[in-house]
Amino acid sequence: MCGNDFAPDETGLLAEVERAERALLTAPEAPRGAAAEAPTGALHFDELIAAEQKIEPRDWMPDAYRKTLIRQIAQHAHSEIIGMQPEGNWISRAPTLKRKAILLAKVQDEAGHGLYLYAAAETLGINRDELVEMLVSGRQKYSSIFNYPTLTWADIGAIGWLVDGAAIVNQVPLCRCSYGPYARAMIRICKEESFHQRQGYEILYTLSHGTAGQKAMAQDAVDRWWYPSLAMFGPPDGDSTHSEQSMAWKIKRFSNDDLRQKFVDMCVPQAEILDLKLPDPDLHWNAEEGRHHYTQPDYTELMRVIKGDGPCNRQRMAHRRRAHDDGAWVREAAAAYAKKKAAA
Ligand code: BYC
Repeated sequence: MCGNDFAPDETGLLAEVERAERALLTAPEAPRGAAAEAPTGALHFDELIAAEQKIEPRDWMPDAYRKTLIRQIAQHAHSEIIGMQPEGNWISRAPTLKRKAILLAKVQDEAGHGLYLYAAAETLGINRDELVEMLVSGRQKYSSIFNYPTLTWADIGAIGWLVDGAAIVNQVPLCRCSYGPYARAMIRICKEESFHQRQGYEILYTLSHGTAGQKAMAQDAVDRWWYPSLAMFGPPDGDSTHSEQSMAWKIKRFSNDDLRQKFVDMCVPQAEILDLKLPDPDLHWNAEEGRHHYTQPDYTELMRVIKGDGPCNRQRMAHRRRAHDDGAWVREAAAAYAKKKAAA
């Protein structure tokens, strides 16, 4: 086993993505329940959700459903774009040409994920300029995890293993999200994320089986990224404002705590193979409950980071705003070219 998605049987995460992809392809032929007889309005929407059908941009949907999706998909897209920064920090310092090429490709993939997601959000009637404006003005969020610094090369391994690992656990169920364009975007993203997770795992494996100094560097990275990765899943269920409604609408399929638990249960055997310790002295198997008991992350810290007061929030936002301003001429040139072509 060499990563979250290496389970060879039908229980693996990639097998779940395959199943979601098949369901998406066959959804149009599946029974549409009463929706077929009542093709507009709330009844139509409720029936489509109940029948496990996809809501498409042409379908009527409650305004709150649309707003929730715009919020979540936009935050997700912004996370992919901001997430390029901590890794981009290591492109010029990767230890070999091969590592550099792999990291470059990975960071490029994140840009692609951002684009699929902005495109999915646009199907809900908002345009990308507005979404980017909401990010740079601080009105929309991005994942807390990208406000932590990447101090050593081992951090690139820890991000791949833990951050991309957490991302996959969170995102595989989104392949079954009730909103068609988001679910379809997630299929491709999850397949690509599984490569990302493997490259991180392989970096850590190499370091942890290298010199004592390399192993210590890998352990230090895991020590720093473990709790922020657990916090990525969001506040505990009791404090999650959106989960109940999002689960009723089948946008989210599992609660924040259920996914966090799944992630911990997956990481424990993988850490053993890496020969690295997860930094939680209370972590142990609870046979009665059939899951690991673990120490919760510091949710006060999560809330502080979300509100803008993490170790790198200011740096990340300043960089994003600078990149946006620097790219103004490209946007202007593209718009002028499109106008010229349309006129011709
Ligand atoms: N960071 O009611 P809740 C990636 C906010 S990309 C920041 O539970 P929800 C990757 C939440 O927005 C990783 N904010 O919310 C990329 C809400 O605030 P608002 C991103 C967070 O939406 C590149 C409030 O707290 N993944 O992995 O039901 C390289 C209450 O929370 C966080 C996604 O975006 C957080 N960690 O559930 C490598 C996946 N947690 O909006 C990797 C899609 C919570 O009311 N998103 N908040 O002001 C989701 O699955 C859900 O939005 C969440 C939160 C599970 C994150």
